[in-house]
Order: sequence, then C-alpha cells, then structure tokens
Amino acid sequence: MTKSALQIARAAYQPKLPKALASGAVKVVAGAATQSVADQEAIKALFPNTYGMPLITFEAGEAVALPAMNVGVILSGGQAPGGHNVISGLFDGIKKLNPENKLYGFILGPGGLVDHNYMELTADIIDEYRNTGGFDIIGSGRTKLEAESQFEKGYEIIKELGIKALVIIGGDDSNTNACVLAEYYAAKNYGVQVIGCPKTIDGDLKNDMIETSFGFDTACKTYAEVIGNIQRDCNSARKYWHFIKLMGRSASHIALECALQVQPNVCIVSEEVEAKDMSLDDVVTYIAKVVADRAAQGNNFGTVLIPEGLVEFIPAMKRLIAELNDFLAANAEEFGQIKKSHQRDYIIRKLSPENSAIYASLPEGVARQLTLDRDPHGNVQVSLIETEKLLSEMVATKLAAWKEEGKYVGKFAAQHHFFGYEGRCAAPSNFDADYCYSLGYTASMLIANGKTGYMSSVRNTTAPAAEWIAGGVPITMMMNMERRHGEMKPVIQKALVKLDGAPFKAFAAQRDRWAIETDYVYPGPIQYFGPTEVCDQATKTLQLEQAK
Ligand code: FBP
Repeated sequence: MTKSALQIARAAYQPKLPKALASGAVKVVAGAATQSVADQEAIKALFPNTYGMPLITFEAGEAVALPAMNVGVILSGGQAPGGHNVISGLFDGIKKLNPENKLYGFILGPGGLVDHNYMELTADIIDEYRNTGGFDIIGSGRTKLEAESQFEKGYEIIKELGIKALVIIGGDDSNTNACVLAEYYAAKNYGVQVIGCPKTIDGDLKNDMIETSFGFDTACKTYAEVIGNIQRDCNSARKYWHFIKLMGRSASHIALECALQVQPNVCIVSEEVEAKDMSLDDVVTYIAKVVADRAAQGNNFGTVLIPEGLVEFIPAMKRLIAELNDFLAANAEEFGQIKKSHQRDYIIRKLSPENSAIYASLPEGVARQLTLDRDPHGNVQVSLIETEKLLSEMVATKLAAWKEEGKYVGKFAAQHHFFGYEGRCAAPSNFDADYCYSLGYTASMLIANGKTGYMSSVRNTTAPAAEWIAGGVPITMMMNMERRHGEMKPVIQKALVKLDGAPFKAFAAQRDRWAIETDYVYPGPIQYFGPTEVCDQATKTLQLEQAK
C-alpha cells in the first residue's frame, strides 16, 4: 500500500485516553437504575433482560487475570472518520486484558455476520489502519439485523469462532438492532454479549449520556474548510452566489455546525422550517430577500448552506411526496407508458389540487426526480434531489419577478455544490482519533466486565482527553416507540436540532448580521500537528452545548 507522507507520520500518533482507561485496568462504578426516555412500559415489556440496567462509569482499578476470549466487530452504515480507531482501541483493550484474545471483523457490515464472511484482525493489519479515515479495514454495509433467522445465522458463526462479545459500530438504527440482538441472545441464554458504539457524521445519535457521535467532528471540519475556501473565492470574484448542500439525512446538525464555523450569508435549518410550517416559497423568499438586500449594497455574491434533508421537513413538500409515492405505486404501469415529455402534465392532472399546484411550481429537473428516483420500498430518494439547484432556480425566478416590479437591482449567478462523501472518510481529527480510540477501548472494558445491551460512552469531551469519563449506557435508556412501516417499533430516539438549544440560539442571534455583512470565517484544513488551540478544538456544537 503506497502511503502519503501525512499517513506515515500520522500512523505514529498515539491517541489520548481518559485517565481511568490509561492505567489499563478499571473498576466499575454502577449508578442508579435507568429507564427509557419514553414509553417505559412498552420498552420494558419488549426488553425484559436488558431494561433498567444502571449507568456505568469506569475508574482506574486493579488488573485482574481473565481467561482468553474472542470478540467480533461490525461496521454498520455510512462511513464516519475514526471507525478504524474504534477498532484499534478495541483491539488494544482486549490484547491488554489477555494477549491471547482475538478480534474478528465481519466483512461489509452486518451482512458479514449473517453470511459468515469474516477475517481475523491481527496486529499487523490493525497497525496499517491506525488513525486513518474510512471503513476499508473490513468494509461496511447497510444490511439490517432485525430478523430472528439472521440472529440465529449469526449465532452459528459466533459459536464456531468462540466469540464472547460482538461490537456493533453504527448509527441509531444499527444500535437499535444491537439492542434487539443483545436482548435476543440474553433471552436465549447464548452467553453472547452485544455492545454498541455511536457512529454517524450526521450527529443525530446523541443524548445526555452520548455527547456526540464519532465522525461528526472531522466531517464538519472538512466541509467547513472547503466552504471557507469557497467563501474566500466568492469574496474575491464577487460575482457568484454559492448554493451548498450538506449531508445529514434528516437532522441539520452538519449544516448548523458548518454555519457556526464559517458564518455564511444564509443557512437553512430544516427543523426550524418545519416548526414554523414554512412553505417552499417561504424558504425561497427568505433567501431571495437576503440576495436582494446584499445587491442593494452592491454585493452580488454570497453563500447559502442547505441541509440535505430539507425537502422532507417542508410540510407541504412532505404531503406532495406522500401522495406521489402512493399514486405512482398504484399507477406504475400507466405512468410508464406516458411519453417522457408528457409525464409532468399527466402528474399535474392526477394529483389533488394542493399538491398539483406545488408540483407545477417546481423546476422541471426536480419535478422529474420526484417521479423517477425511487428506492426499493417505492419511496422518493430525497438525498438525490438536487435541493441546491431547486432553491437557486426558484430564487432566480423570484428575483426576476422582483426586478420587473423594481424591487431588485442586481445580478444573480449561481454555483452549486454538494458536500457529503468528501468528508465521510477524511483522516480523523485529533478529537475523533482520541474519541474513537477511547470508545473502542471502553467497549473492551464493558465486555471484560460482562456487560451486554450497553453503548460505549465517553463524556466530558470538551475537557482534555485525560479528564474524559468512560463508561456504558444501557441502550434501552435511549429508546421510545415510533411508527415504522405502519407498525409501532422500539427505536433509539433520533436527536434533531433543538431550536431552544445553545448551538441554534447562537446561530439565530447572529444570522441577520452574517446575511448582510460579509464576515466570513476561513477555518482552513484540519491540523494534526501544532498548538492545541488549532489541533484539538471540539466542534462549536459541543462547545456551546457544554458551556457552563
Ligand atoms: P449513517 O446514518 O449510516 O451514518 O449515514 C449517514 C449518511 O452519510 C447520510 O449523511 C447520507 O444521507 C447517507 O449516509 C448516504 O447514504 P449512502 O452511503 O448509502 O449513499
């Protein structure tokens, strides 16, 4: 494998650990019994073996000799910077407990467990991947582990390899499934522990005990670097409006964090759009107004950040998509026979008056995307909708109308960007490198102490790493009941942007000034070597949330 100079230097980085873990042996301090965030009776009934367990924190303790054990690990869902460090922390943790311990990685996600596709992760392999981005050490996948038949298939290979515990590194859905699996194996008395680790760049797997999901820090810093570069270009040429869509399937944490880092002229926050029941036209009008106000000052340039999930948070668009899903599912054959050039008119004729009017107002390209790109369940794949183009085209139309009315004088030229994959596999920042290594190491300690149904937790993360608090949180504590595919299911509550939270409030307090003034911040690339205030800063989101 050819390596860059940075990769070679970075391989030698020793991630920092919380003090309690650095000594290598821990004492378990159990807190009070827990309960789920909501729907306590229903969750308790579904998880009789793993409900109500106490919160756990680790303190430095005496080393104990434990018999050798084997552990399995799975990377689940979208990539997030630091996954390799979770695995290396887990590896180092179990090897410290007993050098005979072995780590098996299941290949390409949860499917690897079901299909018995695995490899042993030896020291040589681990060393190749320390402090690197990506999930390529074993690959990832989106197979959902939810059927008993899958649990049983998984148990076959777990038995064969003598695996005592499985670590599932994933987002809210994967950790929900980890919890269901933990409960299933406990109920069956199979003696297999299951531990979860909080991963996702989207930042929406968090709560009082899980301060952030790993990867969010590096991904946001990577996007903020590039947005900063665009802003400098924008402020140099002074002729373009840049419409920048940012990943985050539904929550707007990434867009909000980037806004706090770069101070753009506009950042749309989906959760606010929904709370204020804004229409697509309201969003467009808001952006067009900022463009017009800046133009009045002679500034025909600017930046607009747009969260990927926006369309689904606009109540009227949500209703349109729902009707389209049902209509196209029921009339797929007839629709397929309509000539492409007539499909738009056909849909306009068939939809209810409210949805038909909205559909008719959409630019052609977006209207087509709404009818063509569907996932295997028949749903529109909203992430494929080019929201950045949709908004800029609609803003252009609005500005043209305002020009006619004499309300706008200026020039409007747009550039479009979508940042997502660029950040998901970036080399982890020091924060993510340390946080992930600590999460993995913590998982090894939870396993050694016989825990199952817990998520690895590392808190106090705006303090220096030595002061971080490592422990475990019962996954059932994060659950509530939600309707999924028409049925009530136990799931980990997704953390959307809170409009009364400190990060949103800090943004809302400054956005009007950022809109009109040009007060861009240029964060520059992530730094791995250098002064701590440059290299080790946590995200603005974490800093604001934890400000005392
Ligand atoms: P996870 O929730 O699995 O961590 O994935 C996050 C994400 O990167 C979203 O931001 C994005 O919408 C989605 O994955 C893209 O999915 P895919 O990797 O299948 O293209």
